[in-house]
Amino acid sequence: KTTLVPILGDQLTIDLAVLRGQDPATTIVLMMEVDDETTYVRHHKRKIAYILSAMRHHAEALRESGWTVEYTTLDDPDNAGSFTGEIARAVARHDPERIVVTEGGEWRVMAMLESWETLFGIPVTIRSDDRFLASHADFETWAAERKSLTMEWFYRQMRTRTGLLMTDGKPEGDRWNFDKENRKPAKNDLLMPRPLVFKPNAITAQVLALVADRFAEHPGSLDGFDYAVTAEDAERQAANFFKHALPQFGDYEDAMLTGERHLWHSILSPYINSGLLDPLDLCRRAEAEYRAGRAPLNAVEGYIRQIIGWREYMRGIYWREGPDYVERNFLDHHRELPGWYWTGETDMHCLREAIGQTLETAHAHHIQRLMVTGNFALLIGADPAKVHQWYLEVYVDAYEWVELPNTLGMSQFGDGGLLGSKPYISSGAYIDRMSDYCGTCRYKVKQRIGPDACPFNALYWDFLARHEDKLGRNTRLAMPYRNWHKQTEADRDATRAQAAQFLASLDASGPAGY
Ligand code: FAD
Ligand code: DLZ
Ligand code: SF4
Repeated sequence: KTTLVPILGDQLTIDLAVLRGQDPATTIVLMMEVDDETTYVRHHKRKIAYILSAMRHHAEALRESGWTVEYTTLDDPDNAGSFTGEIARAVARHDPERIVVTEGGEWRVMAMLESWETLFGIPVTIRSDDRFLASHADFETWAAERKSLTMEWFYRQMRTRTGLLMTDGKPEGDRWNFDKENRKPAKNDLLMPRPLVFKPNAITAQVLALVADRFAEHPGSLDGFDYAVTAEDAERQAANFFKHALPQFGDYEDAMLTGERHLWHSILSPYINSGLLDPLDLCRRAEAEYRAGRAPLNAVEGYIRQIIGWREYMRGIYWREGPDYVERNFLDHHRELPGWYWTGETDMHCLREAIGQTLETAHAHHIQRLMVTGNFALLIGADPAKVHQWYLEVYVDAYEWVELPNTLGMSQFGDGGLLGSKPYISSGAYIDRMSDYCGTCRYKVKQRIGPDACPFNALYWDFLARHEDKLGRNTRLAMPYRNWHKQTEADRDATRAQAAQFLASLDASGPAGY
């Protein structure tokens, strides 16, 4: 009797826990390209192409390791269109004794997996995903013991548990966090590190044609597709990052530059999230770079914190907060995102850069996501569920468990401050300090009023004024509120009128792009 092992599109790890201990002679691995997954939001074309090509390559790698893999392509005329439909067909073909599957990465998929036992009348084992360091139970235990779920405390526990950058039970350098040193603006530099590019092979070329044909209406471009689609190439990209970019990763973590899409970032998130790279292994290798004197502590600590801190913590929050987390809207925001979030056609230079590169590459780095597109959406009062949908669509690394808490929680303050003590908002001044965008923008970053004023400025103050009932007592906002109230009434009225005029022009600019 056979065991059926479905492997989903973000479970592309060669020694995935569900395969350990299985007998290749009696195990059928099932991989499924299905319409349900490719269309539950309008994913960026490049994201779909990356996932499908990585899945096809992974099926080959599993076969080479001795597994029997059955693979349904999207254009298979018998394709049932959903995970459950494809499992039903496989159950009919093989009459398996049991199904063993790794837990899914979102509530929607988990509900599907949980329905299978009743639906098919055979035992279904859902194994926890041990590619994460903290299990759901670990996170619950940690969270149950505290009043506030500050990430920093979680991170310290993860450092202690893994021993990463720890010496004799103490954090390396006697500090847990070197973030203060990681806020330098960058200058255009010919020696800037470059990520490797991977030319599409025959398998990827086939996928690109399929995606161009079937998903023409989805946002984004396929031109110049250069993502790695195998564990080996993802590994090459990782080695390139450690060698050339990690040493300055910390210094320039928050910097933004016109035309520079990657700066000193790793661009490894798609590979980590779909399973081609192992997060703990990457952290150990980053630590080794520090121990060998090839990368400074602020860079390596910063990199490790993003992975064993933020990444794990976001997952913990997603599963802890439940399936209705997506509906939270603390600030009662209901505006549509402007249609140009799907075209990049705006004369605000910072947004044009961030959205333009997103539509081209399906990637943008953290500060672009948080302080440009996220900041703007929050300041205009965009509906957090709509903002969430946009981020889930357009980023190659976006799966709900990581994207939702980052977007709705961290970026849009939709949960009222579960993840951060204040909303991530800024006027144009922050963007000007961290980038070279403003110098060539049609707007004047130092102006608040008038046709040439940077829209972020009036919107920032208007946001604070609009939400004083909810945010006015937030101690971390005491200074901006004091500054607001120090202004003359006439100045405040002019600022609010400027913001109102801008918002009215946005609303008049046409429907959202979906
Ligand atoms: P680097 O800057 O090189 O960072 C190293 C690694 O740390 C990343 O590869 C990633 O695995 C991890 N990491 C860093 N920050 C975070 C974070 N906040 N949460 C989780 N992991 C983190 N990341 C996703 O993986 N998927 C998403 O869908 C996603 N959506 C986001 C939405 C918003 C609104 C914001 C503000 C951030 C989002 N992030 C998301 C986090 C972060 O922007 C990306 O992980 C990062 O830009 C990926 O690029 P990189 O690999 O070059 O990262
Ligand atoms: C995101 C995605 C897409 C676009 N397509 C597929 C697919 O055709 N087959 C598949 O197995 N997985 C796909 N995925 C990833 C799944 O949606 C992912 O498994 C869930 O987001 C949750 O884990
Ligand atoms: Fe963005 Fe304002 Fe700077 Fe223009 S001036 S790039 S809109 S922050």
